[in-house]
Amino acid sequence: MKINREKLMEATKRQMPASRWEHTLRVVEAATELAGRTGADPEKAEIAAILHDYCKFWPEEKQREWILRHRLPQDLLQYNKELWHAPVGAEAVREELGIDDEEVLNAIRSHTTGRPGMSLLEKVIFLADYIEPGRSFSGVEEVRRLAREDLDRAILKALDNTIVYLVERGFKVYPLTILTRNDFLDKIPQTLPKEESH
Ligand code: DGI
Ligand code: FE
Ligand code: FE
Repeated sequence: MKINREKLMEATKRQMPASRWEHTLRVVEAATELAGRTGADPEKAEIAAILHDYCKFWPEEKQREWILRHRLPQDLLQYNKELWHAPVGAEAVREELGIDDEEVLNAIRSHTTGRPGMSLLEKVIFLADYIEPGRSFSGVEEVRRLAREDLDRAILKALDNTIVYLVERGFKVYPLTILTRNDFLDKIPQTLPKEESH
């Protein structure tokens, strides 16, 4: 991949407040560490981490327009706008920065909800975003511990935490988040009976 890393960093930094850029740098660190340990492509992990929140601070209206005009899933508009920056970000870095590596674009696109059949690179970016040292979600320590042993189990726990958080606050859960969780449940060997009758 012939990409000028410094230019991408400058371009991304300009899109966001300093605190979000600091989060981004911590995600780069975490993604580099996870990639090194799991065999994910370290260069792609770094680029995807730099870019993952590219349009997080774009105005809501601008993100809405990108969803309408770039053939993104229109059902996003019925859900929390916090979900939009992932798919919009993938299109934005393709158009504005010329990123054409589909693996990197997929990692940006799926970093908030995951998706069934995630690649290793997508898992690395999803988890790095969740466990970077600035995060203080309830349950994050367990996800950090699981991430040292098994990426799939760590992502399942992170999805469980996110879904519980959303349900407890009465928020809608985007269907893709549920589909991703079901996909991990199917592929992780269960030690307990899967279902109990009530
Ligand atoms: O962008 P970051 O803050 O670094 O992290 P992120 O991209 O994982 O975004 C997290 C936000 O997205 C958080 O406010 C919860 C929200 N979110 C994640 N999954 C869902 C969701 N919101 C809804 N409504 N439904 C979801 O499935
Ligand atoms: Fe994000
Ligand atoms: Fe992030």
